Amino acid sequence: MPQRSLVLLKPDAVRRGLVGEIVSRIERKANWTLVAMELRTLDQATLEQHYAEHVGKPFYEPLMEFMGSGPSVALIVEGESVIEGVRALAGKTNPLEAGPGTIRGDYATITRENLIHASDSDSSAEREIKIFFPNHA
Ligand code: FUP
Repeated sequence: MPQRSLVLLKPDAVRRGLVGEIVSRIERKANWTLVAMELRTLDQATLEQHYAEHVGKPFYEPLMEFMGSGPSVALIVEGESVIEGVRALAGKTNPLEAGPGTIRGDYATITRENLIHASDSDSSAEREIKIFFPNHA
C-alpha cells in the first residue's frame, strides 16, 4: 500500500557523515521515492511538537538537547509499505537490540543517539509531515 513516512536523520548522523549511507539504503529500496529533503537545525518548538508524547519521561530533556545540537536532515519518503519498511531498515530503538544489517544495528550503540527517526503509523506520518513540511501536508 503506498504511504508517506516522515524520516529524520538525527544530528549524530549528520556529524558522523552517515547521511549518504542512510539515504542510499532508503533510495535502493524498490518503489520508494524521496519527495522532500532538507538539512536544518531543529528548533525547540518543532521538537516539542514532534516529541510531545515523551514529555515528562526521564530521557526527554537530554533527547531535546541532543536533537537540537546540530543540523538534522528531514525527509518525506513515499511508496509501497514505506512506514513499516523504513522502520525495518532502522532497526529497534535500542541499537544494542537492533539486528545487524539495520541502520541502528550497524552504526549506533546508545538509544539517544540512534541516528534515525521514522514515522510509526499513517496517523503519525500525517501529524509529523505537518510539523516538518507544512507545504506537503
Ligand atoms: P522510535 O519510534 O524507535 O524512534 O522510538 P521512541 O518513539 O520510543 O523514542 C523516540 C526517541 O527517544 C528515540 F529515538 C531515542 C529517545 N529515547 C531515549 O533516549 N531513551 C529511551 O529510553 C527511549 C527513547
